[in-house]
Amino acid sequence: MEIGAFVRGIDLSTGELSPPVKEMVRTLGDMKGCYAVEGEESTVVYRVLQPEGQMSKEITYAVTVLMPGKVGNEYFMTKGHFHKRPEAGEIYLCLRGEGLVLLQSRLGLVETAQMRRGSIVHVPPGTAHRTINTGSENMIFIAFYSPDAGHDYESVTKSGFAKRVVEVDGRAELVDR
Ligand code: S6P
Ligand code: ZN
Repeated sequence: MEIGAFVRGIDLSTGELSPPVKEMVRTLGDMKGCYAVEGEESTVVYRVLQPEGQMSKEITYAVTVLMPGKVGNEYFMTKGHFHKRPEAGEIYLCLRGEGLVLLQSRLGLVETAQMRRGSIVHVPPGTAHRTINTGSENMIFIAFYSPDAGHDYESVTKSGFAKRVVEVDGRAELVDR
């Protein structure tokens, strides 16, 4: 008999998980409509790495490696989503880099949370969340969530986030969409 503890490793400076890994790569071409202006479609914006094989029905994790860069004056970011299951929240732990989590409620309330090495951000249930790399190196974070949380990208694509994060005079600023 074995308990079957799910033990894996992460390289804290690159975000690479020990294999076997499921990897998803998102390019600007996969993010049509997210940015104010269009960029070169083949440009890789972020990678999401997950351990292959499920550790439990209750909780899992994924690592996001978000590249530094901008499209026009808008910083590279994730697509952003609500969880399909309204009571599913999530916790982000930032391992490297600097940026923001942009949070938006179903009623349109907007908030940002700072992400830098060591930041722990709780994404409350019922909140759309998008991460933004405002620094000059990869921003790496690990997300802990319920595998059945589900991703609702459609609501975000339809109505969008009310704010954008852009560079103004060398600094990150939150501006109206
Ligand atoms: C999953 C969690 C993250 C994101 C990842 C990419 O609930 O929030 O692992 O999936 O940061 O963002 P997106 O919006 O493309 O899924
Ligand atoms: Zn999420």
